[in-house]
Amino acid sequence: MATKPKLYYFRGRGRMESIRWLLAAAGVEFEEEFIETAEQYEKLQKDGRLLFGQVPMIEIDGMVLTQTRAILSYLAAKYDLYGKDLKETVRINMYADGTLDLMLMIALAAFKPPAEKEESLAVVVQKAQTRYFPVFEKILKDHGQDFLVGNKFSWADIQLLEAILMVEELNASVLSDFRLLQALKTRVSNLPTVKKFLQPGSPRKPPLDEKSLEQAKKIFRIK
Ligand code: GSN
Repeated sequence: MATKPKLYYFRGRGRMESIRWLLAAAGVEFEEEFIETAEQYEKLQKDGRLLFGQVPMIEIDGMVLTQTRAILSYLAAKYDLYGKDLKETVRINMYADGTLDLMLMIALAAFKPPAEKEESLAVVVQKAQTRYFPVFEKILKDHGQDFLVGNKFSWADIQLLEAILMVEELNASVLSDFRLLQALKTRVSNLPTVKKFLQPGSPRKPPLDEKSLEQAKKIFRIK
């Protein structure tokens, strides 16, 4: 039997969370090794297993992979969540890259000084409402289908759900003007694998609290 993919990251969302979401949506069980200290992280770097000295890193199919987007696109292709042809795949890439940009803004805001953090998060909510969500609402309206690309569940849909839930943690009513996104959220949340991931006790990680933030700063030596 094939071994489970193994994920190496700190015990938080960060850049690894979309990888966890994609594996979970594909119904793939995985193991996690949590980096808890700067020394543990340095050892991984010294062992030469991190291509550019960075995580996320995952072991899968006899390979050691880094670079979040490369990992996500490998998983999307492997688990048939990447469209039926190159034209669908490039659309999935565009949509996924957009939601990754949005989520990275949220992740990076956590590391800002307290005085700037609130304002940064307000900008993220505003950008979600004026730049990102209208685009996805229009895509769904224009083609009238159940999923973003090819009327079939893909990486683009699962990552959009992840992004929607993150922005809703900042502003619970953020989807109120986006009727089709509300329907997509319900549809994707009810897929059996996704439903399972949304339940307590799954490998899904909570938003970064102060303690985890301090730990991440120590591990990655962020001033
Ligand atoms: O997307 C990627 O995986 C890379 N382009 C960036 C990975 C990255 O910045 N990783 C951070 C960990 S916290 N990020 O989510 C990292 O390893 N920082 C320490 C360093 O020396 O860069």
